[in-house]
Amino acid sequence: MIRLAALTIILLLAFIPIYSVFSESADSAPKVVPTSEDGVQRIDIVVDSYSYNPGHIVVTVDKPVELNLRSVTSVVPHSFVIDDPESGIEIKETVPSGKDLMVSFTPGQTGTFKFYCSKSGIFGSHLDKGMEGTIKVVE
Ligand SMILES: [Cu+2]
Repeated sequence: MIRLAALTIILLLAFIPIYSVFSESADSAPKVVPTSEDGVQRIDIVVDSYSYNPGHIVVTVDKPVELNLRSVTSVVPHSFVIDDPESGIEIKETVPSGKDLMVSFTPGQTGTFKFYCSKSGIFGSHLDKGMEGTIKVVE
């Protein structure tokens, strides 16, 4: 019986890395932001060097959105910028390292827009390192 339990644990440990590979690829899939009881579309976005997770979110037009940007870096500050004029959304916020920052807005038109980090370091801009994401606004 003990052997069986040990075997089960070994098998579980062996599968954890495989699972995390799969869950990582799932995170790049569009994530529909759930609407809370108060009608606000809320989601946590993990801000790391140099990524947003989820990096592709889907929200409904004309309904308030609150993004809780959760920095998990220990030193490097990042930012969250939406400056696409088509979107009608204007956000430019710094996300301090290791802190949470809430951004809120109400998307007024449908479409697919980009958000990105406008910071740069000695090795170039974070956007060049792929620190960007997509927000899709639907009916
Ligand atoms: Cu950045």
